[in-house]
Amino acid sequence: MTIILLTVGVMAVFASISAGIRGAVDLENIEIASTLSRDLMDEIIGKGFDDPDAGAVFGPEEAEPRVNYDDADDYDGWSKSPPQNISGTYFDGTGTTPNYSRFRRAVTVENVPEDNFNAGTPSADSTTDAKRIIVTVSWPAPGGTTQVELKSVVTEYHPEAR
Ligand SMILES: [Ca+2]
Ligand SMILES: [Ca+2]
Repeated sequence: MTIILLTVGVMAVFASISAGIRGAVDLENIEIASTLSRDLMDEIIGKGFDDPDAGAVFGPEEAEPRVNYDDADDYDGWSKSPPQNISGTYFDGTGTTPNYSRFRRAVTVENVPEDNFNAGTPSADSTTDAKRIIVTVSWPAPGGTTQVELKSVVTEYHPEAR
């Protein structure tokens, strides 16, 4: 049995942003994309490490919308454009008009070894107590697509047996 004592947000052991360098450098778009990536990452790491219900799988157990998601790997393979907040509204101030429409947000969640969060090859699904979350925000740019990638790792904490 595993008891989770820390929220995943606290356990984000490392995070890095690497802005894609394909295409023209566009500081304004990079800044917007960074904000959009952090928004989604904060949401994901605020969810549980594992689904609380029996029969959990790697990937979503719950149907969209994503407000139903309750564990980090529910977001694996998720992708949407234009960006919406968790309640399904847009970021335009009123929530009703699509904006930032050129941006697409996509998520990959994968298990990685507890002692090597940077492993090039992820572990098989559901086989480790560390999940690497990659939020990618991409937009069209001259010469190709540019993207910002935000990575975090969440781990499950195993207290010492007493
Ligand atoms: Ca779930
Ligand atoms: Ca799940």
